[in-house]
Amino acid sequence: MSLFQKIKETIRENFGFLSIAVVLFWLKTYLAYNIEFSLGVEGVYQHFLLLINPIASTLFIFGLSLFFSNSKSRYRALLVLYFLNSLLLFSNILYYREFSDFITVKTIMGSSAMMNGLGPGVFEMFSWHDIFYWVDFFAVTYLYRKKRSILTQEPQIKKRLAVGTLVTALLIFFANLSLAEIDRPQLLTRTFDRNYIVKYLGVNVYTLYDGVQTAKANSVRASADSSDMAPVLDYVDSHFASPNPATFGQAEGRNVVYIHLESMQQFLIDLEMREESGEVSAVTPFLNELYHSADSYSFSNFFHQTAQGKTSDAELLLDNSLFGLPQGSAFTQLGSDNTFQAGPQILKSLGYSSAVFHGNVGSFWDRDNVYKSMGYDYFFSSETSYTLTPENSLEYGLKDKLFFQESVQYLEQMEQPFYSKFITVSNHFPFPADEMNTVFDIPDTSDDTINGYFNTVHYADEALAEFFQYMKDSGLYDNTVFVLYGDHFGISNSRNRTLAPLIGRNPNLWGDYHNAMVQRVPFIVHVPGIGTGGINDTYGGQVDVLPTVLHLLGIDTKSHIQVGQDLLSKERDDVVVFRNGNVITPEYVSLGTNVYETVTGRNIFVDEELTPELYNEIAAIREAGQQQLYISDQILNGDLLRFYTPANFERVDKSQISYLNSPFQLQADLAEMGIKSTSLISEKDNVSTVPLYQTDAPEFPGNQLVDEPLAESRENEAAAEDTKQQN
Ligand code: GP9
Ligand code: MN
Repeated sequence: MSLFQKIKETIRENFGFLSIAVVLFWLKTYLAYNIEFSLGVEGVYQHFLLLINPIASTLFIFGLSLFFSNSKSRYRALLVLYFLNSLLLFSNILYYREFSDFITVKTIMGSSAMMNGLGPGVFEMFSWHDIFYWVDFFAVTYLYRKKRSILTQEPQIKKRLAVGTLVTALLIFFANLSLAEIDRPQLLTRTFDRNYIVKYLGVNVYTLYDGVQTAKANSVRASADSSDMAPVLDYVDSHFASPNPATFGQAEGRNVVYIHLESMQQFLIDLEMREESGEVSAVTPFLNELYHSADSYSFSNFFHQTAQGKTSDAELLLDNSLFGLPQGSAFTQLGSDNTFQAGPQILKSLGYSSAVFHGNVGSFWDRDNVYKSMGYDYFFSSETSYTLTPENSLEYGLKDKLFFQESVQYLEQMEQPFYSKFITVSNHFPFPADEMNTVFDIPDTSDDTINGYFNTVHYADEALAEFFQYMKDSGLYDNTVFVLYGDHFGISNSRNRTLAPLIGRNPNLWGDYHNAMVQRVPFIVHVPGIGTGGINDTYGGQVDVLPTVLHLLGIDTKSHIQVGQDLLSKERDDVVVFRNGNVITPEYVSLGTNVYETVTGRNIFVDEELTPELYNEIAAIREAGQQQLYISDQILNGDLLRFYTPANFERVDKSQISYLNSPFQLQADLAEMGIKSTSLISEKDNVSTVPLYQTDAPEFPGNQLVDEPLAESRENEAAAEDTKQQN
């Protein structure tokens, strides 16, 4: 027998059945991807990854059957594995039809709860074409039965071949992962979205990954007990900064509107740029106006404190006064399981309703689960609540102008007072040029990301101005407190030298100190009518927001577990710690082993001025920062809030919250309130305020249509004028 024939024979004998099974399952999975899931696959590259991603895990799982000693049990094992893997896929298909999400290991563990969630509707979820997800299983079973009689005599497979198959599967997996990382760096370390893992690596890998994450989180959680709360309570008690009597309760009873300013940095405030025309224009005219308003508490030394969890870290910090994790995102790793005592739930006992508005898919950062833990009543996301078209949306969802406009139909129906959060997306990396919305002459540096940034920022600023105008026109403005914050940097450290000249800095003198100081983000609390605002130079960060806002609303936070301090309190320690342990105070910037003078940026360490006294002082500042992070990590990792309930606080009951159809839920709740409703629309005798909303967004239905005839009619007028003159 020639070598070639020998190889062919080996493959046929040992791998024939396995290959058929792998190919069938692969095709079935790919079919399901295309028919059942909306994974947001774009472009040839992503389609290619989607096509190949089932191969590695299928080969690995089915390859396990090769370890059985005789061919009969090998075939049987393969059938069992085929069945189980089909079951996993099919369960995900059914689950996705109901929840637009993939099953987590937690859900599988508590499957009775999941079934309860599905209720009697479970049979309605089947579709006639589901048969295709099982015919292949019957086909392989049939094949097995046909061959059964001759199986037992077949020789035992060599261990080498079995191991080789698994190694091949692993190699394919790593190739797949590397290709995925090119398109989506940090796919597994940051975990943005379950959809992403499935899109790039497949359902099996997602399930395994989720299982490992869950096991890790569970083991830490399981080893924690109520005694771990003692140091936390000590810390919170000794760091409590009493509210400032002058501002405490200044916004009592008002609606709260948080505006998440995607990727906005503080250097934008008051920044002017010379446009090509020679005209000097402000990049963020509207934010500047708010920043300088006497009705705003504005902060000039406010830092973001996010890490890999980016937006989700910012949200966690803002709503809970707790830090994100050193690696990954606390939202995706712990958020749906942990007990939280977040802003919306704290305010619930005071009669507040709550909602998040976001024009992207609900699964991003696992928001559709995490928000429940935080007590949000409604979550308006792109699948349920907004109309997205290729024209009006970007990679991360609906463009800001349309997003705000489409949101107010829900806002006006919410019971007042409300706690709401609007998460913008237009100003998201890579700040793509959007021809329809290029209104600002962008700078012309060598870096397109930086150039685009100023235009998308300017666009977001305009969107904000439109939203505020609506708030005024609808009458909501006066009874609302607005909390605007930048979530994290938009321009990364590697680009800062190119940015430097645009913000009046010398790129040659740019260093670590500047990279740290440029992490300042806007933070403005706008309380219409107070007149006592101003620009505050205190050093603070996102962790300090919740106590600041709650105190303005007149809420006592003494018994709450929050690691930040009220930014308006006279008692606060001016220490800002970054997630990596670096610290900034009004005097010093401590970055690793380097120490700088905060105001001048002089490197004290290099200049050998680091006296023993100063060294101790810096060590103490760093220690304070470390402790704040440590306490926060203890709370999150140990899920310690389950052991403690603050005064006047009702625990979140997640079973009462569903975001499957928030617009419908909102309407139903409004109807139930009847004449007792305090919503804006009820105040206006059920006349909607939506028509009051003015937007110049070119994508807004109507705006384009107006443009065309207008241009045409101008042309006609000009033509008529010409004719007149000629006559
Ligand atoms: C996605 C958006 C962006 O929905 O909030 O998150 P980010 O990439 O900035 O963390
Ligand atoms: Mn963000």
